[in-house]
Amino acid sequence: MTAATPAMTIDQLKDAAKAIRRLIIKITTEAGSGHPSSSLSAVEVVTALYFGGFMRHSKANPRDPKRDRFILSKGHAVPVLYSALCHAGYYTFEEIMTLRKLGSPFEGHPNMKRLDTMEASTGSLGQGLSLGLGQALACRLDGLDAHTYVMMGDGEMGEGQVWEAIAAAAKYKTGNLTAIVDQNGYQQTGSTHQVLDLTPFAPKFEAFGWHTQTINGNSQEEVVAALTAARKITDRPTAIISQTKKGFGILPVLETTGDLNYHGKPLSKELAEKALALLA
Ligand SMILES: Cc1ncc(C[n+]2csc(CCOP(=O)(O)OP(=O)(O)O)c2C)c(N)n1
Ligand SMILES: [Mg+2]
Repeated sequence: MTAATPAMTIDQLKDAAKAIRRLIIKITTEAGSGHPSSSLSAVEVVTALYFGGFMRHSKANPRDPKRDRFILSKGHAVPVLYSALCHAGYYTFEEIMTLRKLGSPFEGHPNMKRLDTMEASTGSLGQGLSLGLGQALACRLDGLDAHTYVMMGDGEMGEGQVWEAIAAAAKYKTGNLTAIVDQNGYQQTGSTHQVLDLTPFAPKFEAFGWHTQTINGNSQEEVVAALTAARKITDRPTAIISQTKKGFGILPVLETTGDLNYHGKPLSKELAEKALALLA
């Protein structure tokens, strides 16, 4: 069991984030489908979790009961997870380049039956926090010092099941559970403000009894500080409202398309080259 072998410095995390962004662009453009913009907003959080010394995980034994868990409830953003795991040496570049190809275990949404690094099969939005709560409670019952992190989208927060899990996690004082809301301002069909605006998120979590923090989730420094603070709270669940930009890292390229949501579509080869140049 390793504590992300060893924790990277902020500068190293920023380099890792850039490398992960490059992988996201490459694998989704190769696939010709997928959700690069949804993946890019989440990069700083996922990078910090896997490389900043927060997640204890083991390449030799990915299902080690003592591991910390990360559930990507917004499963369509799984290119960020495959790319981070590739950067960590779990998978080769060639392997993750099979994203979404027939027969590949690197499916368009996480499939825990195909990959032992996936903690839950997600993609049907709204379920990940319930699954994470179950895992956190099970770890506590088993006397394991393991932390469970769950990332949700801001559009996903409109799912009623999320709020059932928020209430239950508070009731059971689940101090080994951290929810991260990737508040990137958009969901599938438009801005979350237009579709269903549940902001501000923090007071709602607080009303249920959660510890909350609201941060700039594309600032590596703020993400590391928030995860550090969250780890110190052990008597109740914690939420990090991670305010991000969808497509962060390649925004100038998305601007040229006139579509800053750019939901569920890969970059063309030409746009991908421009994006990669920005991330050089
Ligand atoms: C239950 C359910 N309803 C609808 C969808 C279709 N869908 C896929 S992504 C998405 C938008 C999600 O928005 P958000 O949670 O904000 O994630 P983002 O892509 O912005 O990171 C929707 C509605 C789904 N996957 N699951
Ligand atoms: Mg969103």
